[in-house]
Amino acid sequence: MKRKLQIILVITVAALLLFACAPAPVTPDPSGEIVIVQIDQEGAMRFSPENIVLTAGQPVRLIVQNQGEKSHEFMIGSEVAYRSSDGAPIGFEDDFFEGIDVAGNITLGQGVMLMGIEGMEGMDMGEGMGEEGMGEEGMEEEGEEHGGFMLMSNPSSGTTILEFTVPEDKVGTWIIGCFLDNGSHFEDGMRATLTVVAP
Ligand SMILES: [Cu+2]
Repeated sequence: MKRKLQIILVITVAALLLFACAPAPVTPDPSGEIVIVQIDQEGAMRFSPENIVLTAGQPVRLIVQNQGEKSHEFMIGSEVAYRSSDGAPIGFEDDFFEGIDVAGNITLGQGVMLMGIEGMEGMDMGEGMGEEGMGEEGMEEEGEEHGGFMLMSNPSSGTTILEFTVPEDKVGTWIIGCFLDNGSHFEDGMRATLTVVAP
């Protein structure tokens, strides 16, 4: 009997620990708005929040801000793609934004480059988008490159706003990631979970 109690206690403690470690899911406010921040202070590469839940069929307004000291990417997809030569993570096999009508509803921040949307690729060349930001950290290497939707923002670039409605066929778990510096941002924790739930 005593042993049974011990087992129950161990399981309870383990469950509590697991619960405490998982970042709490964040949902958009009642107007559909959710702010996603890119952070890199003191080596802490991450997105905040790290766990986002969207509901299919509901209009959402993603507000993306680079509050770090480095350039960062914003991509959403599933199935991380790795470069064949060195195994570095370089993007996603499946692009979340494929099939999502977002093109006409993007407000780019200053110095933010948009890629992966046909007929809309370009950048708002704001101040501070020098050679430095896009050069060495560039996204192409030996024929393998990012596919799909991507925002590339320099430090202190403005706010980028993406407005869209998540289609029901996107229900599932997705990853938000930055693959700069040869995938090291992603490996250092610059990733977040995006879960799309059915209405
Ligand atoms: Cu990054």
